[in-house]
Amino acid sequence: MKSIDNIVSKLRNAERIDSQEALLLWQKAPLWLLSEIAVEAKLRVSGEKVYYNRNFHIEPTNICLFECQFCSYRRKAGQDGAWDYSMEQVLDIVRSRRDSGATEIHIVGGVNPKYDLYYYAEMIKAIKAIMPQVAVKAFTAVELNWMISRANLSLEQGLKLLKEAGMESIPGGGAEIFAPHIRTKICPQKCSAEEWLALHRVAHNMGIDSNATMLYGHIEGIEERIDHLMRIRELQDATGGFNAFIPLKFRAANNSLSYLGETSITDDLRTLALSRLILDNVPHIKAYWVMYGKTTTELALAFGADDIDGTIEDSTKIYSMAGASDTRPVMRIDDIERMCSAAGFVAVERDTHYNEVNYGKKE
Ligand code: V47
Ligand code: SF4
Repeated sequence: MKSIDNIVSKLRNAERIDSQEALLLWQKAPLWLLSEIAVEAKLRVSGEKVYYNRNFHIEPTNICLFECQFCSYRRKAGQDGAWDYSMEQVLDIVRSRRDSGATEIHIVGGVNPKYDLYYYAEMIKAIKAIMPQVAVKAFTAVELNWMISRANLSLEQGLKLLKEAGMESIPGGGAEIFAPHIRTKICPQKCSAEEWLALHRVAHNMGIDSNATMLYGHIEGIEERIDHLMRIRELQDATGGFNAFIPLKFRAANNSLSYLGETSITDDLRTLALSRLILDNVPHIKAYWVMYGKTTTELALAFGADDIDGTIEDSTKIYSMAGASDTRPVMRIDDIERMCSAAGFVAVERDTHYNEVNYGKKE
C-alpha cells in the first residue's frame, strides 16, 4: 500500500490520485497538511485570486411533487409556507433589481406540475427583455430532466429551447450523492446519477456550461463522497464544461433528517480540501457562504476554495429555512474584499463564466 508521503508528493507534483489514495489521504492526513496541499493546488489554478459575482436568486415556487428527506423548503400546494409566484411577480423581482449591477440571476425552485418547459422558456425570455445583459443560470438537472421528459423532448431539444430563450448556464444542484444506495434513501424521486450526469454532458456538448454540487454530512460515508467526486472528474475529463464544484453541507433544521444533526467545521474543511485535490480538472471550488455562514467561508479560503458565490441580496430561502445562520443573506462587496484579504487573497469580481468584471474599478 502507498504511504501518505507518496500521495502527498504526487499531489505536490500536480499528479492525479485514485480513489484508494484519496481514502488514505482522508484517513491519515492531518488538517494542517490538507490545508497546505489544497492551497498549493488552488494557487496553481487561480493564484492569489478569490472570485465572487453580483447575483440574485429567484425561487419562483417551493411547491414540489418530490419529498427529498433533507429538504426544509418544499411545501405541498395549499400548505402553510407555500409560495407560487405568478409570471408578473417574478418579473417584478427582476424590475426591482434592474439597476443592482447584477451580472447573474440564479433560478431554481420546486418540481411544480403547474409549470412546464414552455412556461419557463417564456419566463427566461421575459427576464432577458428586462435585463438583457444578465446571465440566466437556471434550473437544476433534476428540474430540467423532469420538465424536458414531460414535454416528450430529447435532452438536446429541451436544452436548445431554453438556450434559445436565454439560459446560459446550469447550476450544480440536484446532484446530492450519486451512490444509488444513499440516493434512493434521501431523494428517491429524483433522477438517477446517470441521468444527472447525462444532462450535464449534453449541455456541455451544446456549449452550456454548468456547476456540480455534492450534498454531504448526512447518511453518506467518505467512500460515497469519493465516488461522487470521481464521477464528476470523469465527466469533466470528457467535456471540460464544469466551471465550479460546490460541496453543500447538510443543514439540519426543519426536515426529515434533522435527527442527524450537522457535521463539524473540521469535516467541512477536510471535504473542501479533498474536493480541490481530487478535482484536478475543475478550475473553481466554491465555498457557498450562504450555506456555511461567513465565518466558515473565511476559513474555507485556507482549504482550497477560490470562489465564494455572490452578493445574493437576500434573495434565497433554501438555506435560511434549513437553519443557516444568515436568515436574510446579503454580502456587501467591501465585506467580500475584507474577508478575502484577511485570508491573504484578493477578491476579484467575475461573471457567470469566470470572465473578470472590471467596470467601476480604478485602474
Ligand atoms: O440540490 C437542499 C441543497 C441544492 C438542503 O451552481 C440543501 O452556483 C443543505 O445547488 N442542507 C440547491 N443543502 C442549491 C444549489 C446551489 C447553491 C448555490 C450555488 C449553486 C451554483 C448551486 O441545495 C439542492 C440540495 O443539494 N439543499 N436542502 C439542506 N437542508
Ligand atoms: Fe423538491 Fe428540490 Fe426540495 Fe427535493 S430538494 S423536495 S426536488 S424542492
